Amino acid sequence: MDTSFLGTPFDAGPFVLLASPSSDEFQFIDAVPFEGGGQWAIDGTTYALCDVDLAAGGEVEMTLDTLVTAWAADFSKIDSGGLDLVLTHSDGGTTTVSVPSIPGIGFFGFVTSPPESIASITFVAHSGGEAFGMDNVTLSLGIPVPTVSEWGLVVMLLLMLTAGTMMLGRRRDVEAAA
Ligand SMILES: [Ca+2]
Ligand SMILES: [Ca+2]
Repeated sequence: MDTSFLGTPFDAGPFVLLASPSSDEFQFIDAVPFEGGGQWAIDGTTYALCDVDLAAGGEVEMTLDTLVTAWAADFSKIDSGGLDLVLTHSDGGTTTVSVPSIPGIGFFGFVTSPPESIASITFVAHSGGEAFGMDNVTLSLGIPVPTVSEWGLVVMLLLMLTAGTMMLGRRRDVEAAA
């Protein structure tokens, strides 16, 4: 319990989490549901608790083992500074995605279109500081699609989304049964 990824990378399996050394000490990969009075609890299981601060340069980076074209997670309490995801593409370019305010518990994800291979996601505060919970990370692996038609792409994205939703549902079932 309370395994920190502050300044030391933590390999969670499909991804590695690392909070920059200047981050707040509140960076746990296995935060318990009642941490902080339960304010960040998501589904009764352990979750990642992150605290990012723009002014201090505190940020959390998720490096993915394989390139992905779609990604999603459950979040809690994105309710103060706001959260941005900086997506680093396989060619080194970046795209910044703003996560809408999630005062309670909510789901957020993205699908790249046209498909772009994403190698890492950096969580940064939109302004000020933001502490949040994250759980049930779901991702779709990047697949080369140089020759399919536009409609083929649409079908493929829908299939990936469906697969992602099914993975999320199955994982919830497993956790509920545990
Ligand atoms: Ca969990
Ligand atoms: Ca917060």
